Amino acid sequence: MIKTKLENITWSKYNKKISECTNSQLYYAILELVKNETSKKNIIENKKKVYYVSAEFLIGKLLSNNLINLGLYEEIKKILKENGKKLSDIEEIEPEPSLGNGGLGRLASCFLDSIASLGLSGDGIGLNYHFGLFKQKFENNLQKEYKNEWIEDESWLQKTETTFNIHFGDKKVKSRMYDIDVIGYEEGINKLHLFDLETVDESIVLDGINFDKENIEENLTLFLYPDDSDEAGHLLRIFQQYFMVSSGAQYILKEEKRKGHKLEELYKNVTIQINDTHPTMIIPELIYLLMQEGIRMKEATEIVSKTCAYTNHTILAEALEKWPSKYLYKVVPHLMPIIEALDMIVREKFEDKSVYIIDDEERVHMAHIDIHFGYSVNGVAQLHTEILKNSELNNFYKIYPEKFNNKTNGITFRRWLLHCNNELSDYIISLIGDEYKKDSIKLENLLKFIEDKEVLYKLDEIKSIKKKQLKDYIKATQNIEIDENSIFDIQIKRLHEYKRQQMNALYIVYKYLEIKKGNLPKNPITFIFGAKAAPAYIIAKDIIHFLLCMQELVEKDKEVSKYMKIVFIENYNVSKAEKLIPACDISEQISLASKEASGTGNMKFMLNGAITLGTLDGANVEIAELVGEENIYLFGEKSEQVIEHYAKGDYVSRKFYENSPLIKEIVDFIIDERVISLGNKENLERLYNEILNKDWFMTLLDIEDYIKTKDKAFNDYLDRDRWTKSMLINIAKAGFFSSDRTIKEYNEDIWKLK
Ligand code: 26V
Repeated sequence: MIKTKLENITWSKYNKKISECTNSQLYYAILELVKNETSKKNIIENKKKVYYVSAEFLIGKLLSNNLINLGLYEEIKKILKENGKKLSDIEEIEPEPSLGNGGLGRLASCFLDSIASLGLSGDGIGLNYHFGLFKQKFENNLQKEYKNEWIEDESWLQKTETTFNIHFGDKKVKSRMYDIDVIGYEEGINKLHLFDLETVDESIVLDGINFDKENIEENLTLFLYPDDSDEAGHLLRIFQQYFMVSSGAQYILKEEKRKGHKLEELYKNVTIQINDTHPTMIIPELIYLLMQEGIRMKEATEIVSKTCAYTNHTILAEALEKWPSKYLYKVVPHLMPIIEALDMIVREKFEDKSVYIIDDEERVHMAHIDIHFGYSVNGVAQLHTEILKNSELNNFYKIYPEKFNNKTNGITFRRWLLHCNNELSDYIISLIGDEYKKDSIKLENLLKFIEDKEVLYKLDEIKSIKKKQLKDYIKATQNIEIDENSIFDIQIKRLHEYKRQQMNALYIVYKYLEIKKGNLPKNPITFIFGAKAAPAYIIAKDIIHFLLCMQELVEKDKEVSKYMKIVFIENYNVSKAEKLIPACDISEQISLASKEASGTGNMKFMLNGAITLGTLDGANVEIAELVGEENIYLFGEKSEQVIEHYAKGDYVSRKFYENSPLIKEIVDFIIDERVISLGNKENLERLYNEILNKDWFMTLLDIEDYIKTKDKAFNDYLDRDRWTKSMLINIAKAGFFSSDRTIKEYNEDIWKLK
């Protein structure tokens, strides 16, 4: 059946048989096939519908995932094989949309997959960025940014007839809705609605990612989070956010009217999940739109407050949005009276200034709008939610304890196991059957094989296969030769000081110097990184620079490179993560305790049999509880102590440097002639000074414990029996982190869709 359909498509499109098509032609042919099959699916309908509004949806490539969810993956693979083709080669043709920075956007995509797969009615609302996040290239050991094209004539995007007028004061633009089908696993479909500026003009981008930031009528949906280091950048972000939420709010109300629902009962039929503060303006916008429909402000505010729920994804002050009210007056003058009225309501009720919406400096605290005028506030891991309740948002928790709840993040196993590690998922099925695909906790049944040598051996063998595949990929794409028998130690995530890639770099310096001194590791090690740094984030770019210099230094030193290698993966993205994660032995999750809200990479690695090396931060805490302290490598100060250091302001990195000859030696190496000769003195000195004089994320506080613990992990790796048991336990306990579990909790506690 499917074979005939595919043959018909290749024949009518290209006048060719399947075996005669190029990989590119086959990609477009299968794309068409998937779209045809999807169009026969029902739209999921429940009593109530959730709209997940998010400035980011890091969807990744969709071909294989859609095939899996349609139940066509194996069949297509077989048909292609019969014709001398490989699905994995065809996957390479698909351009990857990078509509997100990292965890927050990827989470939104995992959630859409789970919402549909659980048969829940829920659509995503976001923006159709033409170039997404920049494409990263390395030149002279520095990160350079380029535009990242992904939209083609034939793609997953479907242009719709739905358009809206968006008013920015007296400026008016038109938005158009584009849809991407979200196919549930053996279920119906939902939609991801991405709004685009009708008058957008790709040609205004000059070199790299530079463009006129003030030309809103043409630039609004070109890039994700453009450089916001200046006023024009900030304003552009507010324009983008309002464009998204006004389009979304108009669409939601239009849908409600179409269904014959009363807008007074909006909260009975609709719930809106606000993903971080970026979509916050949907609250005043909905109030505004309801008032236009003749509903009075007081009632409109009540309706909206019962409709909107907010998820917090960070406690980092610099990431909690506070817009100067003069910016909001410029972009959304009609919303400011509503925001001021909401602030008045708060001021009348509460004396505590810290909960006001508009502060003394005339800044609008977006999260405060969400908390006062939404019905739920959730954090994304147990520890994170406790920190919100007890410190960051304590003043709000005292007012509204009933609104606060935790929803520990999750990942979709369809992408992060079935697709990226078919070898492992098939093997798991041979051991415990396939129930775990729909009921992830069933992975615990693997525990009965804990003493089974053959099973442990086989797990090791699958890991080796995935390592070999990664080795070949790195050779083909970056022309770097790595040893598949080395330990693969991987840190892949956005580059940020709190995630402490610089600490990993300092370990590498330590190991380099050890090897130079003749203390050779018993097993060679490959240190792998993948990370983009925000274009205006100077220190983050300096860390990349330092790592690239170290990569070159080691590569050129034949004496050292037998024992260790560094590979910085260029332009890290979702499809690269899918290749890296299954090949990993040691998963680096080393954020400064209290700073990583949850992390989701940690879950993906665990599910694929990597052992975590990490601090007690975010969801690492829950991983440790599940696997037990013997099956995770923990180090570093706990969050309570870190929070205390910040409160007292008593952390002085220079003291650590002066009191430890080891720390001094490795930190000094950043500006050693051997490194400077490969890079830029200015960048390296800046990084050195930052660590020595500021070290805001306390690298030196934990570095010695990190070195000790990491050395222990490398040593334990040699005991294959013990290590593979640990792998098995990690895989078996990963079921909790399925996003199906997370979404069930959202639905039971917050959304109540059916
Ligand atoms: C954004 C920015 C942007 C400006 C520069 C500083 C900065 C620092 C942090 C952030 C994070 C924004 C929110 C975010 O992406 N949070 C991530 O959400 C994930 C999904 O819940 C979670 O797993 C990660 O721990 C959390 O960092």
